[in-house]
Amino acid sequence: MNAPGPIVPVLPEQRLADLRQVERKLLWLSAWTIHNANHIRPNRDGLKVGGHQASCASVISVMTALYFEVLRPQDRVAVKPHAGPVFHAVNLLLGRQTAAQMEGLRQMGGIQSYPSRTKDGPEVDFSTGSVGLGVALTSFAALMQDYVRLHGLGADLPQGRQVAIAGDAELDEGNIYEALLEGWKHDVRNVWWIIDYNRQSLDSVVPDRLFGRIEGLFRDMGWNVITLKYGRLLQAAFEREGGEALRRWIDDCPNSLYSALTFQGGVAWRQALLAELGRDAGVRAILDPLSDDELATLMTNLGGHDVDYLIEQFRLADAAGDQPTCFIAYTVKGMGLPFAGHKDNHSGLMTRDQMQVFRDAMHIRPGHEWDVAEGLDLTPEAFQQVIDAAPFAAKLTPEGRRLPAPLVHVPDRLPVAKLAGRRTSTQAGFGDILAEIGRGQGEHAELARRIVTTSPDVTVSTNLGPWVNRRGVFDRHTRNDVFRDAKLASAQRWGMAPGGQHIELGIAEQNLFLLLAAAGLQHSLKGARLLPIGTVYDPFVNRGLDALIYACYQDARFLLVSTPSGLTLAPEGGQHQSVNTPLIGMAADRLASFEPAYVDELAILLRHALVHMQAPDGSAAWLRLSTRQLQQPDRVLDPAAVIAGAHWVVPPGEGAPIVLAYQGPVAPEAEAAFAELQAEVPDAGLLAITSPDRLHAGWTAAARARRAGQPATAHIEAILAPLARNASLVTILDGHPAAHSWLGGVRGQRVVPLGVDRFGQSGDLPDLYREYGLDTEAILDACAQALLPAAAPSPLGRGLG
Ligand SMILES: Cc1ncc(C[n+]2csc(CCOP(=O)(O)OP(=O)(O)O)c2C)c(N)n1
Ligand SMILES: [Mg+2]
Repeated sequence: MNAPGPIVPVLPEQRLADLRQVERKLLWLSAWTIHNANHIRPNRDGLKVGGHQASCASVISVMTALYFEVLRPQDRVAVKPHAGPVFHAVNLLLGRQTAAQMEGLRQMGGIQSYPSRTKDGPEVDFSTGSVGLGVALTSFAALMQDYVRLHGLGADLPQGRQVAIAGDAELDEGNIYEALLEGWKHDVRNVWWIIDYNRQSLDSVVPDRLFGRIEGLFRDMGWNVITLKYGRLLQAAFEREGGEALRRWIDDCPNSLYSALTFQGGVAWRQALLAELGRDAGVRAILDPLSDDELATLMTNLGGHDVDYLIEQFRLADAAGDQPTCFIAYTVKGMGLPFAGHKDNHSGLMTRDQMQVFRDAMHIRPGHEWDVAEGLDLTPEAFQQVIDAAPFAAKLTPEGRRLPAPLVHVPDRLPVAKLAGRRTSTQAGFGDILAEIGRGQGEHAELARRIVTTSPDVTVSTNLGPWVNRRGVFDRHTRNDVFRDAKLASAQRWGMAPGGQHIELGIAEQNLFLLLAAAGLQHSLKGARLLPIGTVYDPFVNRGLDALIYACYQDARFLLVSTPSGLTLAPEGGQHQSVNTPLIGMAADRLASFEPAYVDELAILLRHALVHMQAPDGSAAWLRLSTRQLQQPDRVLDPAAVIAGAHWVVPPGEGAPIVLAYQGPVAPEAEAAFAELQAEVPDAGLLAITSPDRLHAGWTAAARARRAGQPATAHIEAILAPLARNASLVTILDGHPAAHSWLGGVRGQRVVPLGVDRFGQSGDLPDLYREYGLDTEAILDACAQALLPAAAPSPLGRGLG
C-alpha cells in the first residue's frame, strides 16, 4: 500500500525521458539567457535589463509538449510575452535561432523582450507584449483562416490550429471577452488557448475560485474547457487510501498558501499537511515514506508540469475535432527555480549564487552555456534526433514560415464618377467607389475579389452598404436574408454565405483592429494577399487604439477608414466629435494616414492605400473622412503631391508673405477666407493638406538622409520654398491644431494654427465653427494676426473680416 500508484504514460518510455531532457534544456536556456543579459553582459547605463525567469519556468512543460510533440508546421502560435526566452530557446533547439541573438536579449540586434514579428524574424507568428491582445488575435486568425480557405485563396497548405499560450492574468483583459463573444458569433474553430494557470500576475497571487467563473464563461461561448490540474504523480496518490483527503486538502488550499508552501519547500509542506491530515493513516502512508524533496515534488506535480499528461490531453482534444478549446494548465510560477511560488517573483532574477547552484545541478560547464546538448544525458547526435522527431521540426514551406503572396494589381484609376459641380462628401465618395469596385467588372475584378471589408456595427452608417449588397456577408454557413425572402423593402440585402466578403462585427472596436490585424497578415501566414478595409466612426478609433497600435506593430496590412470625423458631425455632440485622431495618425508607426477634403483626392489616396498596403516597404493606411457635403471641384491633381501630403490649390507668388493651409472638410471656410485674403495679398497661396502624417514623415526622413550625407528635399520643404523667409502660415483642420503647428519649424516660419482643442458639443456647423474658431471670420482674424509684424499694427487691420 505504501508504494506510489501506477503511472501510465502515453508516451513510450524513451520519448518521455527524451522530452524531459528538452524541458531541462529549455529551463536552463531561458534562465541563462536572462541571467546573462542581467549579470554577465557589460551594462553601460546601469539600467536593470530585466526578463522574467519565473514566467518562463512555469510554461516549460507546456511549450515542450506543444513544440516537440503536438504542434504541426501549419499551426500558428501567440506565445505569452514573458515566455519570449523560452520561445527563442525552442527555436535554438530547432536550429532556427542563434546563440548570439539570445546572448543579445533586450539589446539592440538581439532578441526582443517579447516575441516580435518584425524584429525577431520569421519564426514569430504573432507578436505579443500588450497582454490579452495576442490571445484574442488567434481567434480572429482562425476566422480568417476559414475565410481564406472558403474563398479559394492562398497557398495549398493544410489548415492549422491558432494557438495562444496565455498567462492567467491576461484573462483580466476585457478584450478577451469581447473576442470570445465575437468568436462565438462567427462559430470559430481550430483555436486553442492554453492558460498557464500559475495563479500569479505581476503584483500578486490571483483570487481563488476566479477560474471557476472563467471556465463557465468559456463553456457558455461554445468552448471546450479542459482543466489540467494534477499531474500523474498526484493523480496516482489520489487513487490510494487517504488520497481523496489529500486531494480535498489541495483543492481547498487557497492559492496564496499553496504558493507560499511551494516556495518554502518540503518541510513546510509536511508541517502544513500533517497539521490537518496527520491523523489520517492513509495520508500518512502516502507522505511518510517521502523525503522532503520528494514531498515537494509530489505537491507541486501540477498538470501543467507533466509533459506526458499534457501531451495526452492535447492529443485527445486534437482527436475530438476543431471545437475551440481552452486548457487551464495549473502550474507553479518559477517552477524548478529558487523563487518558485514566491508572490514577488514576477520580475525576480536569480542571484549569481543561485545561478551557480542551478548551473551545477544542470551540469553546465563554464563556456558551454549555449551548447544545446550540454549537461544532458544524451549525446549531441541523440539529442538532435529527439528534436528532429518533433512534427514541428518539419518546414512549413521550403522558404520557412513566412509565405510569399503575389501582389494584387490595382488599376491606375479607381472607378470614380464625374463629380465636378456636384455636392457630395468624402464618406459618400468612398462608399460609391467601393460599390463600383464591387461590381467586379473588367480590370477591377481581381481587386474586388481580394478586398475584404469589416465594420463594428457601423457598416451602413459608414457607407459600406452598397459594397456589401454586391459582395455579401461572410459566414461559414449560408444564411438567408429573411427580410429579402419575405420581400420586405430594405436597402440592405445581406445574405450570408461562405463566399461573402464583408465580415460584420459587433460594436467592440478592439475586435475590429484585431480582425484587421489577422486579415492583414494573411499574405504572410497563408500566402493569401487580402486587401482588408475596416470602417469605424473616427472618435472610436480611440476605443480600439491599443489593438490598432498592436496591429501596426505586427506590420499587418489593412486600410482603416474612420468616418465621420471631427466637429463637422455637428449635432452628434462632444462624444462623437473626434479631436485627437489626426495626431494619432501622425504618431502611429507603420500607419500612413490621410484626410482628403474632396473626392478626387480621396480616389487618389484610396488607390495609393491599396498599393501601399502591399508594398514590401509599405504599411497599413488610414483615411479620415467626413459626411459634410462639399461642392466638388473641377481640376486636375498631381497624385504624387496628394500622396506626399499637400498640394497647392492656388500656388503662392515668389516671396509670398502668407499661406493659408487647410485640411479636410473645412475647405469651404478656408476657400472663402482665401478669396478675401487674396484681394489684399495677391501673392498669397492656398494649400490643401491631405496628410500631416506623410508631410512630417517626409520631413524627418529628409533630415535623416541629409545627416547621412545624402542630398534630400522633403515635400513640405519644396512646398514652402517659394515663400518669403518670414512668411506666415495660417493652418486649419477639424482636429487638434498641433497636427499643423510644427510646420513653422520647416523653414523657421510663423504659424497661426487653427483647430479644435476642447471637447465639442451639439450644434449646427455655423455655430460650432464659430465657437471653436473654424469659421471664415476666425480664419481671417488669424491671417490678420499672422501678417502683423511683431509689435506693429496689421496692414490689413480688421478690414479682412
Ligand atoms: C496591457 C498590459 N498591461 C500591463 C502589462 C504589464 N504586465 C506584464 S506581465 C503582467 C502580469 C502577467 O501575469 P500573467 O499573465 O499571469 O503572466 P505570468 O504569470 O505567466 O508571468 C503585467 C501586469 C502589460 N504587459 N500589458
Ligand atoms: Mg500568471
